[in-house]
Amino acid sequence: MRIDVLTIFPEFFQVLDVSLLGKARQAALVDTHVHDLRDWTHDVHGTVDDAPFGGGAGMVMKADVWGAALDDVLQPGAHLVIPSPAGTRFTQGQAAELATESQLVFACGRYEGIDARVAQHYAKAGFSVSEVSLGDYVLNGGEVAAFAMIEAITRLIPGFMGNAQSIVEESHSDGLLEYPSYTRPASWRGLDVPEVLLSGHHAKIAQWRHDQQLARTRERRPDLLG
Ligand code: 6GU
Repeated sequence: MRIDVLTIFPEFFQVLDVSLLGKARQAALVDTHVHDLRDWTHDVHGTVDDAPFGGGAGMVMKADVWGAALDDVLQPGAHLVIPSPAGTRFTQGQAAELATESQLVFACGRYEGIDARVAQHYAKAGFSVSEVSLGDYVLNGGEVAAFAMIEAITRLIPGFMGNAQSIVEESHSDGLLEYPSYTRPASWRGLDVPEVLLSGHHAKIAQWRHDQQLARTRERRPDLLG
């Protein structure tokens, strides 16, 4: 998979080289390219934004600058991802879908977002375009959100994780939160590991874990149970 990131803060993505993502890069599973949006400006100030039509607070990122950049970076069949607090909610299911794409292009907007015609234009031109939000809170820009999405997506690329079972068992892959985990010592500061986990009885352990998943989800995320 090829991943391109367009941002006015390319330094932010230096962290892509470390952590788990660095491993995927070394294994040649992902080929990441970070671009400075200002490379596509033509004025001496490198202007990327302007005042909103209709008035109001903040600045809007200019369609002409984004258009020039995306025309250069989008390859045929690319999926354009625009992080935005006004987008649809990013989920584990969407991460799994995006993990199968040949090219993902993240357009990181700042300020009050990107001129709405940019998403419109590339959808009309035949690209898949997703405006996605991490959750119901506001970040300063799309960079942190893009980074989180890139991590969620790339770890699902086949061959990325050492232990495929740990992906199957983790939170959200079955619509439930993960069960609690423990390791030695069996007793710590007066707190004992649930006895069933020490029993060696695999069916009972599986049943206990499933019950814990349901109880946790009911308590912490009842919205997931519908
Ligand atoms: Cl994707 N962008 C911004 N700016 N804020 C957010 C977000 C995205 N998701 C949650 N908050």
